[in-house]
Amino acid sequence: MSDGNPDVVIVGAGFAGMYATYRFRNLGLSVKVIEQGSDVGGTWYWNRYPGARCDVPSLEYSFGFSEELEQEWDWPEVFSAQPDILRYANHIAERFDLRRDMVFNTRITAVTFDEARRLWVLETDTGETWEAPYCVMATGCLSVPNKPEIPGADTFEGLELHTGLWPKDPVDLSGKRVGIIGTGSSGVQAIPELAKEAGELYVFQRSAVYTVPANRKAMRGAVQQEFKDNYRRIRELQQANAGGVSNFRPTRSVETPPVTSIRQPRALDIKPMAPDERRKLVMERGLNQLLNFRDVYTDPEANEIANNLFREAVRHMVEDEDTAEALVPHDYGLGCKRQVLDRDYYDTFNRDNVTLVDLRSNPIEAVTPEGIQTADAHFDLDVLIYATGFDAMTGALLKANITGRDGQTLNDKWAYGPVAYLGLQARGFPNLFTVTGPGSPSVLCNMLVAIEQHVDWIGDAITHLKSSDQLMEPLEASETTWIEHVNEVAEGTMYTTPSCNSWYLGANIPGKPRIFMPYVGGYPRYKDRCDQEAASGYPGFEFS
Ligand code: N01
Repeated sequence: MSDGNPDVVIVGAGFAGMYATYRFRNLGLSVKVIEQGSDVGGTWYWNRYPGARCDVPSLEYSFGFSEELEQEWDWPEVFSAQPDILRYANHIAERFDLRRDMVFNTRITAVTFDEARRLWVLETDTGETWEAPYCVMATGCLSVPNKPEIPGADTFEGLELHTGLWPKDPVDLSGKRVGIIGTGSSGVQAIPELAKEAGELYVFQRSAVYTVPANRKAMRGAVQQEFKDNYRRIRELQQANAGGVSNFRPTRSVETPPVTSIRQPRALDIKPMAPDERRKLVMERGLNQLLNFRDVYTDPEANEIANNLFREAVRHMVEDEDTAEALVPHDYGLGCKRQVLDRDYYDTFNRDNVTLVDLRSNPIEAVTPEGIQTADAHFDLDVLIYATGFDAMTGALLKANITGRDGQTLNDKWAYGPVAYLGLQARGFPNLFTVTGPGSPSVLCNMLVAIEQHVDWIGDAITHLKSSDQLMEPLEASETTWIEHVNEVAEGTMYTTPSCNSWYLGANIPGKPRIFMPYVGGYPRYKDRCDQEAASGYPGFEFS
């Protein structure tokens, strides 16, 4: 067992684990962070694939806990690329001396509650064990890469990569025959960049995607300064916004409004507009305009109007008719999945070295030592890239092998879907907390805003517990009523239509229960609920 066991063990050194380290230390708690990677950054440490970027504006996707940090950090682009966000994470780690409490290159193999000693015991793959009265799982929502089970997958003799586990050293793809499976956010970002380098690029697409052009502007000094001058107000606006973004518009900016994948429906409906008027608006302002209509996300008829306008635009952008038709999504609507943003995605399919393989008409039969065999053809590949997503939201928690009170495992408790209160705690797992867990706004919110709110709440709860040396866990009724509420607010949205198969619903992982996992009721409403709990002495929880 390790010397110097802390008050709190934090699992994960992404942004959640980093802020928790800072915050808990300031509350007078000793901490130890266990991280599988060799450094901080979480998502931005692992997802180094070409084209990786954030889909929330840089100035919004930043921490608000330190005014000095806000003032000293400069973002080079309106939407940041992965290397810049990782630089930001490193800067934070250095500035607040976070690494001294972090243990890297160490994977948690089991997290077990020792009832007699009222401690969490964390076993690791290095053989070291950590113990603490409080355990915080800061393991991220999209941190367990999904590699689908395709016959022969292990036989491939070329280079195999996953976008979510991209190597640190540069990968030379020049002149190579590259295949990529998956056209979600990761694939759509990577494909235009891969096409520039590869000799041949084969895109294996199962579902066509609705993607709109990302804002690709460099950051203007005056705009950045105006944000810095108004950061306190901006943080207030974030707190009042459903997606945790301020939508602050600098007066010195002549830029078009940033598009973020966190939907910001405006007070404008598409259905009442005349067909010509709608088409004109989309032609003049681009596909992004479709995201601004409110009814597209609530009214199936309005949704189909927008889907058709989108399809029309794709047919215009892609020269080869068959390729264009295959790139048009037909079986689900806008707003069902996380909105994807791109840079030159459709244009990429006009290049001579790019081939779209439509898996709906020509499915993959096997991976072979030389490439991919589909029903119609064999594709010889030097490099095979999986852009096949993640076991989202519950994946990392279930993989951690957590056992709570009375020997109950989290895997058993969540066999039919995640059961937790406010996405913060599950009954039977006292003094174990999850940051941005299922049932919280998490992935539907600006993640840094969601992280700060969760970590602050957990820090306060631990301080409360520590003063009386108590165990805390939600009441069964709190979990039940919260899950009913989470389901109720998701019903009737495009997220949960029967034709929708997204990772929000766990539908990308065979056998995973189909449950809408994030809280769609909006960040302010959620935060109010958490604040009420704390202010009234945590009535939804049981203490022992
Ligand atoms: O993963 P995804 P992702 N055979 O699950 C396909 C965040 N993110 O890594 O739709 C063939 O969305 C699958 O096809 P289908 C963001 O929140 C953000 O791209 O299941 N294909 C799909 O096309 C995002 O939503 C950013 O039919 C298979 C793709 O793989 C989340 O991460 C950037 C298959 C997976 O898409 C996940 O995005 C990147 C199979 N067996 C990621 N299995 C930004 O900030 C799966 N697929 C911009």
